[in-house]
Amino acid sequence: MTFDLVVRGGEVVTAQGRFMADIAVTDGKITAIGTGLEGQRVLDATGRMVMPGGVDPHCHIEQMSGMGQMNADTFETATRSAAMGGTTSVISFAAQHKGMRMRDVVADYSARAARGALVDYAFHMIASDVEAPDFADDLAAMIDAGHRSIKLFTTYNIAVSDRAILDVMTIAKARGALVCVHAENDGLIGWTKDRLIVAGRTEPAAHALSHPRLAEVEAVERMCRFAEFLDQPVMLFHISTVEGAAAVRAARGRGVPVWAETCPHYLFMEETVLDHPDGGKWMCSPPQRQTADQAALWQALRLGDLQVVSSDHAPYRYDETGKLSQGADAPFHKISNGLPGLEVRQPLMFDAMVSHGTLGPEKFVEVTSTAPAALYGLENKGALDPGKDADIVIWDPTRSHTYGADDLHDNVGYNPWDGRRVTGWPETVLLRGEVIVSDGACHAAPGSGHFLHRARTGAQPLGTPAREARAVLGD
Ligand code: DUC
Ligand code: ZN
Ligand code: ZN
Ligand code: ZN
Repeated sequence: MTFDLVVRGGEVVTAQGRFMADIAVTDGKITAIGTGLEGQRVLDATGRMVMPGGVDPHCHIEQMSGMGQMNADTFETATRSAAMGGTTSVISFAAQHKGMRMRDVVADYSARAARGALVDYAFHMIASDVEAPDFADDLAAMIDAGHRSIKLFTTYNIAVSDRAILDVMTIAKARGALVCVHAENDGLIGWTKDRLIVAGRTEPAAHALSHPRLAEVEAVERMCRFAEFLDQPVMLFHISTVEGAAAVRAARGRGVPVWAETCPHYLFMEETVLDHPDGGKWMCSPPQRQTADQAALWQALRLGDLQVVSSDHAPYRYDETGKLSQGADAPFHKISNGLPGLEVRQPLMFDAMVSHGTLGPEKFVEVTSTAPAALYGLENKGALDPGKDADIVIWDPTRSHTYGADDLHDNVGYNPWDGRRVTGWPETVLLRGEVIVSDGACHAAPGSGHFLHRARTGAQPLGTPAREARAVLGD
């Protein structure tokens, strides 16, 4: 039998193990894994590692920030940069702002992604106004339409109250949706920030102080308790501290259905990156932390307390259209938060986990592809099994690259990883059996990405709600 395409002679790496094999592709799907497979087209993977395409489940694309600033990236530029970095599926956000109908928000983001995206995509719905017209009905209808995750903030001007969080979790529970939370205590952040400003501490480094580590652990613990109360699956975004990881671990130990992620900038950067005249380039929330936190995050990945590494790609140019819109000397609290990460997430993690051996290649595949696909319900993604989409990355494990000042394919204009050397490079990238990246170029057309309908997530309730919750939920 001759297949459409065969990726031949590479070391196939899955979350479960690795072995030498060929992978056959027919009609965009993986159809066989074995040796001696024949294809009309053959991609030679000798000396290469063959892995599933990256799944980046947390990235901000063509989105308005809490400060009212538009991201630098469009769906086209963001997803081109994702593809160049070995990522073939993204979950970005459909962000509701005050008064907006969720149905309209989703329609707007869907139309823009359908025109621009060149990798496959889904949305988390950001709910920020539960008083908006038809909020509950719209949210339920959008979940049923396959948008099976919701994102909530406990801080910033799109924060929702504890009571609203419980309302949204109740809707999510009834329809089988995952609730993701940016969990930091708003009062602790606001109190500290205002006092820093009064004291004249407005330099970029003060940003780190303005996000006390206790703000993370307090809100993470509270969200874990809400998840426990309702037995509602919750994903804690961007855990950055020892204590935050420990809170997730403790909740999971109690049998609470919570999961959590971290990001490369917490694993590889410390808060000293902000100690620079242009520290705003590295400013994100939560901020980078300390060496002990990095060690704890790695340990939490090892133990499975954290399951996912996402980029939290949040692109703003370092100029007057972006981070410097309030002036070159703007105080830290007037600088938009976020780093570009879609293109660098996979090479940074490959370098650490595969090339330097931290946790190893199988775990790399697990935390950057298999686990996010399974948890978020991307049923055809994240694995090299027959029947799955042929989203395949051929890595050259020997090729090194030193990042430059502006060498990414997004629209951000700077690279926060300038000067960092990585070993291991995503040479060839296939999306549904099509070669979308080869020879250092992306060949995919804007609009060729597919929307990923999610019928069910892998993040399921584990036990029963608290007695008081059962009494009012009626089950
Ligand atoms: N923090 C977030 O929570 N989202 C976007 C960027 C950032 O730094
Ligand atoms: Zn966040
Ligand atoms: Zn984010
Ligand atoms: Zn290295």
